[in-house]
Amino acid sequence: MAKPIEYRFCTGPWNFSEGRDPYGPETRAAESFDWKLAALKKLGFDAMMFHDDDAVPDLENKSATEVLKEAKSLRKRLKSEGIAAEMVAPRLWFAPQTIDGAYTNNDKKLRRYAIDRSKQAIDIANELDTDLLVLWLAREGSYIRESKNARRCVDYLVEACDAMLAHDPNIRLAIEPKPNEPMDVAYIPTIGHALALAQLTHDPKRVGTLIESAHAILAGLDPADEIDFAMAFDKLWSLHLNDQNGLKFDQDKPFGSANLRVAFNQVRALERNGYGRRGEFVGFDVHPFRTTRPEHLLKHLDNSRRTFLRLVEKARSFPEKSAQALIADRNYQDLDQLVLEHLMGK
Ligand code: XUL
Ligand code: MN
Repeated sequence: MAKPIEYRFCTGPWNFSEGRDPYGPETRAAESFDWKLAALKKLGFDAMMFHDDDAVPDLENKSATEVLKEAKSLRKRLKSEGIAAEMVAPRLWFAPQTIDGAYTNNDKKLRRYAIDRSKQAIDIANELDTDLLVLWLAREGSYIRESKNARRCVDYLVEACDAMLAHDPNIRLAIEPKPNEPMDVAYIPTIGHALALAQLTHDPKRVGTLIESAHAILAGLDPADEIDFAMAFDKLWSLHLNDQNGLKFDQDKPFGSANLRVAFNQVRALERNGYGRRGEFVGFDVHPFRTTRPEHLLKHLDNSRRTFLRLVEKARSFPEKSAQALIADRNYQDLDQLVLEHLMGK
């Protein structure tokens, strides 16, 4: 039997958020990057995830040389702290150029901006010693269907991916699907869409996925099935575990907080497919509640990891033989209860 995986964990600087929502301002002061890095170490996490402008703040107002110089010094800093950079993601949803979409903007000049910025994000990833570029396609979709030609937008997405793959022969793209928010309807809502898009690029082997639990739930899917599907193609390269209570705004709750059984099944799927064996990290894309006091600012991350590790124990101690006997007898009634009692500690 293969040795059990020792999971390694990561999170992003944006996961120490300040509590702002559309109806009210921040409830906590912003912490510095140094504070966040120290927090990661205190938590015992192994890596940090970066948007391009998390790695190099204000990068739009810096020259290409300055950007790379700053990325280089960040790499040294991370190295001296023993923290790896897990990925870099171009933040293509803030800039005025991406108001009407990034890679799928109707304006050619603005599509070019999105591609150029993504190439720069790849250069930053190289400086940070990671070969993973994450693409959350935030504004690739429509509010008003007639405003875009969805067929052409697929071509634009392929063109953009091809430009990134050509920019660096070693870069791997991990597409993070989400069905809505900020868009009404996104073009790449599920893992199936991401993998199909990968096939249209000139190097499908280097285009994979990142699954976020909440995004799968928002698509009406079970994140465990999304994990199994992606891993059947060897294409789950990164992970944003969190939780989501049904179909509403993206909640980014602590892992397992809304539905422990759904969380358990994600862990089972990761275990059965050997997630982590090739160095993949378990990421938590969780946010503190708006009510969280500053002194409790590490809890959502620490708690997510605690729940994850407890569920790893539950997955490894699952009474597989009894379950198989019930499955053979088509006694799913008792299989259902077996799962509940196992989770409740019996
Ligand atoms: C948005 C989301 C992002 C990405 C990183 O819903 O999940 O935080 O994970 O760009
Ligand atoms: Mn995410």
